[in-house]
Amino acid sequence: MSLEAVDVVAGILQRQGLIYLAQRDENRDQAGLWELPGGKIEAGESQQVALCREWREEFGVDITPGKYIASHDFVVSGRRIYLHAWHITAYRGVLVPTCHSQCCWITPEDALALPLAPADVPLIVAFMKFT
Ligand code: 9L3
Ligand code: MG
Repeated sequence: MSLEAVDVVAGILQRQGLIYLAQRDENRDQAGLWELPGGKIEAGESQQVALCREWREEFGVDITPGKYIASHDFVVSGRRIYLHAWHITAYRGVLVPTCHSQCCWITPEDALALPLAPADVPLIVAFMKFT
């Protein structure tokens, strides 16, 4: 039996050497784990369009997607998630988290010491090589 496949996009926003991470809220899967913000790609959306929509929904900002960084897949709750990371080169507005328990700016090195969503670890490592 093959697992249901879900495509998810995540954004890496860096400012003065720090990346923006968010902690998943208690009532969601992977609760309490830190992630590169993003979410599920909806039918008909490109990865960049989905990334823009997710950041507008979750933080109220309009982002500019930059280069594609890497993808990683993992299995959670009986589904295979394909997580695709993109660089975010700019944003307009004020970052106001609407669905995470907290957010932080952190160096990629320190981020690796947080309880991260497992699929985000290789993506942050890829970003460290990318920059
Ligand atoms: N997920 C993992 N790491 C991430 C993101 C954005 C998402 N950086 C996982 C959490 C959920 C699934 O992907 O299992 C769907 O994400 P969402 O739509 O609940 O944000
Ligand atoms: Mg999300």
